[in-house]
Amino acid sequence: MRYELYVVTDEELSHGLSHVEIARQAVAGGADVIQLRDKKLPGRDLFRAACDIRAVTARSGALFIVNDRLDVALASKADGVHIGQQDLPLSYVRPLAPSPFIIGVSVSSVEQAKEAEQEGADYVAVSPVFSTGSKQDAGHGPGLGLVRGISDTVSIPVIGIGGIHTDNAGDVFAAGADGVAVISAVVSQPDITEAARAFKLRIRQFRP
Ligand code: TZP
Ligand code: MG
Repeated sequence: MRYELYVVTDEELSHGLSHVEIARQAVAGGADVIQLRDKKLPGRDLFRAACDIRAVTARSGALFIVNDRLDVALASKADGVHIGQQDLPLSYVRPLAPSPFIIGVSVSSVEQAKEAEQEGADYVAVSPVFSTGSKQDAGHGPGLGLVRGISDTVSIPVIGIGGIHTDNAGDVFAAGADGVAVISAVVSQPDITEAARAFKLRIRQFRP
């Protein structure tokens, strides 16, 4: 699985573009993963957006992950779900999922990362790496040291999220990450396709 450029959709930060339009433009620029994330949409609307993004990502080969909602991920035939420490526990999610099915877990400590790996997570997202304005409750970024500590400890892919842009992504990869997950660096840019393309080119410099 390739997680290098992992784009998280956010309609509040996209200057009016819908989730599916964000996804369409991001995959056109080479995003490897699209995560549908919306804490406010009713389930029916989230499901419709998920089905549309499923179609877009199926055409491009990008992975499609749904944030929080296993039900929506399953119903839309997404590739996986992303859960945090406050969501349904991984040990309860895994038995409900088909195989193969990607389950990613947000972690903020080495202990949480170890536990996620033991319980069968496919990747962990170190959250947040840097301080971010895109998630109100994200807290302070524990920084690159935690990315290093987690990537030295677990053998599943490690993705950094939070405050990552082209100018600091190299440090995140240098700390051992396998991918970077971003909102504002791609979704809030005037040209999402161009931003994703430029980000991928930058990543190529660190991971030829
Ligand atoms: N989870 C942890 S930080 C974050 C999420 C969804 C927001 C990331 O947004 P940005 O704009 O890339 O900092
Ligand atoms: Mg969550």
